[in-house]
Amino acid sequence: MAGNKKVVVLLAAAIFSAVVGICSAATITVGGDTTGWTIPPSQSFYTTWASKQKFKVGDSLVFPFQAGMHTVAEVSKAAYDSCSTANPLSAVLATAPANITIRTAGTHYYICTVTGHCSNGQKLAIVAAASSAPAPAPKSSKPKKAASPAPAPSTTAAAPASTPTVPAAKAPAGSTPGTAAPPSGNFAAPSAAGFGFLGLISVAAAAALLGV
Ligand SMILES: [Cu+2]
Repeated sequence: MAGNKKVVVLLAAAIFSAVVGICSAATITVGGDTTGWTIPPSQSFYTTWASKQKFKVGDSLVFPFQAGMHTVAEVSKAAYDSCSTANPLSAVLATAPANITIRTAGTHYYICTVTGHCSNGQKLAIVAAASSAPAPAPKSSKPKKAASPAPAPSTTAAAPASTPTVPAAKAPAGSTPGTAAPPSGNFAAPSAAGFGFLGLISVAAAAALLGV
């Protein structure tokens, strides 16, 4: 039962972020398709490139580079200016291509941590605008570790879903009619198999409606 609920929550979160993603989030290839993430032809290359782009919260930055040759790490402004690799703000990403989702508005700084590369211009500063999306759903865009941030979307989606679900779900479940069951009670019902599927559909529908 608990597993069922988790599946519903994950599905709702996935649909939510997918809908929001279609509306607003972009994937941006750092350096463009021809240059990508490398020691650039000029020191000002990434500054010039970034000045022609628009970045916002929820967008994904893709850093394409030759495997084993470069890395990407988000750093402070001071570290960006001095090309210091001592205290990066993020993990050092060494797998190509590296993907980074912009989480907060404001200026973000990225460097290659391979010796000499940053000082030769492999450094990027971007200014991200606030997201235009109504909900903070993009947080859970990576399903691998979506378990902890899920509670917010689940309550939103479960509330409206319970209304249309109750009559349909109660019949096969054979439980007492007329008892107004709370949303959480619905998901904990013993007739997990058939009901879980119905609940899944209605939550998905509700999530889609809310997202549009
Ligand atoms: Cu490099």
